[in-house]
This record gives sequence, C-alpha cells and structure tokens, in this order.
Amino acid sequence: GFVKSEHRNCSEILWQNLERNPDSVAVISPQGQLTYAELIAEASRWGNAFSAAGLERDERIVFFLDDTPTFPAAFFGAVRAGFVPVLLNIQTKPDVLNYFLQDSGARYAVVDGDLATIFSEETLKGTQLETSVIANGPSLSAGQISAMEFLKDQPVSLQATGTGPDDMAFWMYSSGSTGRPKGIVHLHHDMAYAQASFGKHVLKLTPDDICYSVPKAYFAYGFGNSVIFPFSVGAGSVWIPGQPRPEVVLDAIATYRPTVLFGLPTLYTALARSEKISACDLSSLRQSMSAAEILSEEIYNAWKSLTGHGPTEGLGSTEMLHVYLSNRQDDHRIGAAGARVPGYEIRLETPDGAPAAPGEEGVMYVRGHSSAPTYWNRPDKTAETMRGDWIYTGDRFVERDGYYYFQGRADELIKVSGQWVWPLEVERCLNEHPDVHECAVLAHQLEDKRMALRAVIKLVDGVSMDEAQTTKLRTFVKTQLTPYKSPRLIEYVAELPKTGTGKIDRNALRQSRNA
Ligand code: 3SK
Repeated sequence: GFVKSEHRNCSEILWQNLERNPDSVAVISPQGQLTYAELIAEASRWGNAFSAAGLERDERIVFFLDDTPTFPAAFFGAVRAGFVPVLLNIQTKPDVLNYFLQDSGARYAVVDGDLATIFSEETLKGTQLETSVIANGPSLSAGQISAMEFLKDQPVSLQATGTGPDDMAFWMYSSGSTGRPKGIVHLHHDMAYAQASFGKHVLKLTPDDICYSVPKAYFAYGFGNSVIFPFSVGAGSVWIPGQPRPEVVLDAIATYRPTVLFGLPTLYTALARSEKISACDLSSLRQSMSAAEILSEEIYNAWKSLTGHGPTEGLGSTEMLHVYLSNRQDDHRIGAAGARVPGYEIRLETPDGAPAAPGEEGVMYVRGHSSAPTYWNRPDKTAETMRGDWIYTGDRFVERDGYYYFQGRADELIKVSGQWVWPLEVERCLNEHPDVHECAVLAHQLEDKRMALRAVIKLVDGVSMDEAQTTKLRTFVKTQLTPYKSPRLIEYVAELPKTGTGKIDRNALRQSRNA
C-alpha cells in the first residue's frame, strides 16, 4: 500500500547508495563526475560546515544555484544536518529575492559565483542574511566566503540529526503569477513518496539509467527528475548549468548519453526544429517526459519520428512535489494530462460540491503523502489550498476512461457579450491555425468595464502581420467555435514572454497591456 515513508531524514535517498553501490556514477557534469561515495563525502562536508558555522535546527539556507554538482551536495548535507534548503529560481529579480530572504529569515545562502552580484547591499536591505557561501567561484566581498574555504578540513562523513519523517525538510516558492509567492514547505517523508508513486510506477528507472532534466533542479519538476528519482535507485544524473539552448541540450545528449530526458513541450519543439537535430545521436533515449504544459499532437509526433517514442505527458505541482497524473509511454492519450499515478487520489468537484460524473467537468483536488502541509506563514493561502489532506488545484478537468483532460483554470472563466467563455478553448483553436506558431488568449477589461478576449500571437515565419491576417484568424475562430468567442483584440509579437520554466508568462502579458 501507499504509506508515508519512514525516512527520518530525506538524505536516506542518497545515503542508501553508500552500501549498495558506492562506486556507481551519481553525478555527470561538464565539471566532471562524482560517484555515490564521492557525492556523499561532499554532502557530508557541506552538512558539517553548516553545523560548524553555528546554524540551528530548522534554520533556512537560501540556495541560489544553477545545475552543478554543488546543488545535490549542498542540499543533502544541509538536510542531513537538520537545516532547511530554500530552493530559489536563479532568474529571480532583486526585489523578489529581497522578499524571499526576508520571508525565509535565512542567515546563510549558497550562491553560484556567476550569480553572486545580485546579492548586493540593496538586495540584502532589511534581511537577516549574514553570509553567502560562493560556490564555483571566488568570494568577492565582505559577507561572502568561498565554498572551498567554507568546506576546508570538514569531515567526509555525517550522521543524520534527530529529524523525523514529519519534520520540515526543504522549501520551494510558488511562481506567484498572482500575489506574493508562497513558501511551500516539504517534509522529510515527501521525496520517498514521490519515488514510490511516480518514480516506481511510471518512470521505472534502473541503476543503469541516466536522467537528464533540462528544467533545473530548483523547480519541483527538475528536482524530482535530477535528484529524487535517479538517486533513489542508484542511477546517474546529468547536471548542465547555463541557458538550455537547443544546441546545448543536443550536445549534452550526444556527450552524456542519457536514457531518460525530461522537458517541457517548448523544449521538444525547439529541439525538433533545431538545425543540429539531424546530426545528433538520440539513440540513448528510451523515454522522454513532458510536464507543466499541454503537449500537442504535432510535438508528440515530431519527437516520435526522431526517437521512436513521443514525450510522455504528466502533470504535477510544487505543492504535491511531483507528478500525480501521467500518461504511460505504452498508453498515451494525446490531449490528456494523464491517468492517476498510483499513490494519489483524485477528486473532481462540480460547482455545487458534488462529485463530477465521468465526462462532466469539475475542479480537481488531489491527495497523497508527498503534499506540502502548509505555506510558510500564510494561513490565508494555506486555508485556500490545503483542505484537510486534499490539495485544491484550481484546475478544471473532465475525466474520460480514467484519463484527465484539462479544461482551464477555475478562476479564468470570463463573460463576453453576456456569455461565458474559457480563454483556453479559444487559445487551442487559434493554435490549430497553420499561420499560428504560438499564442496566449487572455481576458481584457475594456474601458467601459466590459470584458473582451485578447489574443497575443506569434505567427509562423513569413506570414504578414496585417489586417487581412487578423480578419482571417477571427473568421477561423468564428467558424470553428462560435462568433462571440472570436477575440476582439489581436496583437502580434516576435516572441511570447516565458517564465523560468518555459511556460508562457501570462502575468507579463497582462502587465504589458496595462502598462
Ligand atoms: O507543472 C508540472 O506539471 C509539475 C510537475 C512536477 C513537479 C512540479 C510541477 C509544477
């Protein structure tokens, strides 16, 4: 059955490899490889160094790290010694970083050398940050210490402190598309549960696998892909810092020969379109995962024709730690986020609180023992999302044949000309037009307070952005759907703004109109 893990400390995921397979390769990176024994030794030094620095149990340590071997070493050292890594997106802007530092109350940060300038006096104002440990580079100012110096002479073994399965282990922040980002608190037993569910039943990794997650480890999706799943079974994990441009990703695939690739639909599109793809040997890949956005049939087929398998689409959340709905490589329904992953319960609720019948739309709730119990210091938001042991996702779905089909967000319904419209339906329709490369459809309030639909569109190369094009697209929506669903405003852009995870940044689009 699916019971909570008894791990008293989530570092057991890594440490169990010390007896099982100490000499297998754990970390593969342009900076070199680390075996499990070497990674555990390095993690021990980090944990010992934090303790020697005088940190107290449950103290938060901000991680501002790209994907290098430092990430898993510092992470596991910190949690094993009883401290709480706060995994931050390295694209965070100074004002938001200041908020994260204040909210978490961290005194210590671990920061990549290339990223250290953001930790300026201005950014640190009003925070409790005292020391930034600079990894992969020298320390440059007071309040900084290089990792080499910080770790010097630290012992290469470490016993877990007296944590328990239900104690706080690490945090991530919600991306905060509306309102302040929320600190999502995960417990020591959560990682093992994600492995026992999605890891065991969908990924089915073996020690011979090599995982390569293009989404970075500071995202929950990347964290599972690069840390939880490979280390749980003694497999290898590829860590590549820097911008994941298609040529960088293809080069890493050719060089490190991963067996499982993790990406988003935008990555698979970019790879399939890259000039370098035909010269790249993709034969090491046995499975590719896609999450976080809807995967189109076109992308699925393009990747399948290149590798023999389409990306397996799944859906998860940072609150649940990882994926709870997933297709299977041998049973993939295009357009579905997936079927329930064993270990998770799914409930769809209609607006009057009744369970939705098959084929009937409802808002999704999910339950399983990897869910965050709380947001840090946000009782209002905690009450909205954490309802008993269920997590309210705010996503509307229909279920057919055990597979779940996304219908949009619960809060995105808008009234146009007196009738309800889901912008996502219009977006999907426009995306089917051959002239449209990518688009986002949003609600827009007109000066007279009425609501209208606004489409922001990137056209395919060579298509002109003129009035005739706009008329053509409007007519397309009118005929495919219904006239009132045709967007009143159509804007053309060279690129749609993207979030750090590669999703369309709807918040930026909303602001671009209001600016
Ligand atoms: O966006 C997703 O689908 C996802 C998957 C795994 C972990 C976290 C997230 C947000």
